[in-house]
Amino acid sequence: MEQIEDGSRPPLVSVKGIPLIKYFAESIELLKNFQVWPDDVLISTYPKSGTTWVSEILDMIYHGGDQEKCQRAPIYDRVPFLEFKAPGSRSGMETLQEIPAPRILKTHLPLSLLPQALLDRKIKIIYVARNAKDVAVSYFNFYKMAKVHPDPGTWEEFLETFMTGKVAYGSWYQHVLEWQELSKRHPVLYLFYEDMKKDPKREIQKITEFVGQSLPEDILDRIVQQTSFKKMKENPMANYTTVPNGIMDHSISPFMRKGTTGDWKNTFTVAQNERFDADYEKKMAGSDLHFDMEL
Ligand code: PPS
Repeated sequence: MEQIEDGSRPPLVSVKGIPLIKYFAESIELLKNFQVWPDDVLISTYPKSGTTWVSEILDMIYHGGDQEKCQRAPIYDRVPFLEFKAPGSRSGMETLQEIPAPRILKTHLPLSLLPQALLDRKIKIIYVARNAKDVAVSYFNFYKMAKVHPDPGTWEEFLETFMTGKVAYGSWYQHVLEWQELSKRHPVLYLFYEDMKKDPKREIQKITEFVGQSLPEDILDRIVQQTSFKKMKENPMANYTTVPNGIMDHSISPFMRKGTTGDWKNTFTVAQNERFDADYEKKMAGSDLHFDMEL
């Protein structure tokens, strides 16, 4: 099998104006033929916003909180990542061929690149948004450890790249806004990472109802416990340590890094924070989206 060399880090490729990881860009054309099933549920997020957390939660809901069943495979095999493609690894589309209904799917694509069939067939979508500052810090650390990304440069440089939407998947601002807009005409459960931190049981209950299920209290409590950051960090089927080292190097930064709200304060300087806030106000002007920056 072809293996990614350490430091290969290909430059991003623009697809319809959206910068994408080179290998993922190659999937976009193939995704147009994607066959949707009526009971598919799509988890959509801007990167680093709680995708893995919600994926594990939903898989547990579908399996009635049965831990053993949720240990059957790594998260990326239980929840295929639609646009994923990397040398030496099975693509998201290939993984998709092997899982039974009801399928849980993952994407980070902006609406302009999403397979139209998902929208036409009114597939249920769970969108998770996380505050931009924690996303930027998490993304910086992820760029360093996940070598399908270009080199992030310094934090100062990366923050600029993030603010100008030149990171993989483009602008955070546009992403959170356009998916919120979609929720007005499509079945989208729009969740916030910070709400999940504050009251995981309430948010898990919302997800359960959204997918048309109901679970007894004790099972909900078990899911809360099993999907805590601590548990998922220790769980090789959820923490991405099964990914080859050439693709994700956890010695640089673990995938399950901190799992908190407000960690950005340890990275942003006062000047960076002021500049970010001023720019944020302009980009989010007119929006009613509110994010907790700390808890
Ligand atoms: S990815 O690569 O875009 O799919 O990453 P994603 O899963 O969206 O986001 C990774 C961040 O989510 C944190 N995480 C969690 N936080 C709280 N509880 C649980 N259970 C949990 N699981 C993952 C993970 O640690 C990343 O955030 P940071 O801030 O880097 O720690």
